[in-house]
Amino acid sequence: MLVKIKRSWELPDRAATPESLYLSRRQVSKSIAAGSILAAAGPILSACSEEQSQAEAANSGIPEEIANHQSGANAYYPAPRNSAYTMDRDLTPEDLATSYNNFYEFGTHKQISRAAQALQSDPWSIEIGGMVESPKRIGFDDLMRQVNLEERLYRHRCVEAWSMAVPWSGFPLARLVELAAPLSGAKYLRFETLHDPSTMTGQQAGFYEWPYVEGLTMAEATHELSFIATGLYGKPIPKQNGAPLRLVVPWKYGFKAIKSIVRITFTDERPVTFWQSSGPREYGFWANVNPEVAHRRWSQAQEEPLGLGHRVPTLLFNGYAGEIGDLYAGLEHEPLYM
Ligand SMILES: Nc1nc2c(c(=O)[nH]1)N[C@H]1C(S)=C(S)[C@@H](COP(=O)(O)O)O[C@H]1N2
Ligand SMILES: [Mo]
Repeated sequence: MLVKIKRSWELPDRAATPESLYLSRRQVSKSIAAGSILAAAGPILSACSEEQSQAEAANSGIPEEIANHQSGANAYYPAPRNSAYTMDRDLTPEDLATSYNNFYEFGTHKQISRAAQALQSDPWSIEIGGMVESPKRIGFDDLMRQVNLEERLYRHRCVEAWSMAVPWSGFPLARLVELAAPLSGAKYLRFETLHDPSTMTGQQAGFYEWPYVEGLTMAEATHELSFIATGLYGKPIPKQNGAPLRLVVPWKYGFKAIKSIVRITFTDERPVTFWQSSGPREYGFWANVNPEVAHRRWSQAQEEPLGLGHRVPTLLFNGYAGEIGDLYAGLEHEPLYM
């Protein structure tokens, strides 16, 4: 049961902008063309140095199983919005959030949306292992039957100083932890993206240590804000945004939000993440947003919301400080903001 508390990021309690008020496509393209969004492009280390169908099937003679499989994804959306998560700013235009992406498996630039269509996201399963009662593999459709989908409006702050505000659909990561039944000694979750260089051609590049790996502490993973997104803008999540399921931890820099997850391992050792192994002097395990702690190569004080055309101040914990509370008490000696 969600208790409605006053949240730091509910400045004026303004509803999300209806689609009709989103910036026009032309305004958005102009802003990109002017280069205003590319806040901190750099060399190689840049990324992060920058219901109807079932009834139809019943009538059409299509076996139910096949019909469900074909239509299953769409049958879940739109999911009911959880009104506890309101937004202080306009939502990012859908066409921009789905065409300006970071997904290094398909290239180190932002225009990977077409290449990402090569991802085979159906069928899909996640392997759950390590310190759990019994390791298992859960099929995506099976997982979807065991969770309640909801929609949440969240901000997303890339470490490169661009940001967006989008409606994710999905379920609390805490629910997945519950289904995984970790042993009491488990301290961390280690997430892995699919490793398939034949379709994810970016993985043919030797420089990075594939697959993409991310990690969270158990306390972070079971925090109410931690979310597994399976949908975006009231539809199944596009491949370029991390189909069929990706992590969303809105108080952390965007690179923590690992896409297209195939494996979750519960462990008592802190995972070494993709970005830590690629650039240990620039990227750490925690990666909590803090405008006062600069990246080694640029300030984190401001960000440019995609399509806005100008910068706005970045907020501590990306505006979620009230929710975060004392999650990091006793960890002040750790590099919490890199
Ligand atoms: N597997 C994988 N996950 C990833 C990335 C990536 O390159 N590979 N990029 C991260 C970064 S740096 C950001 S900012 C977000 C971008 O998410 P979006 O493209 O949906 O906006 O995905 C994160 N998750
Ligand atoms: Mo990012």
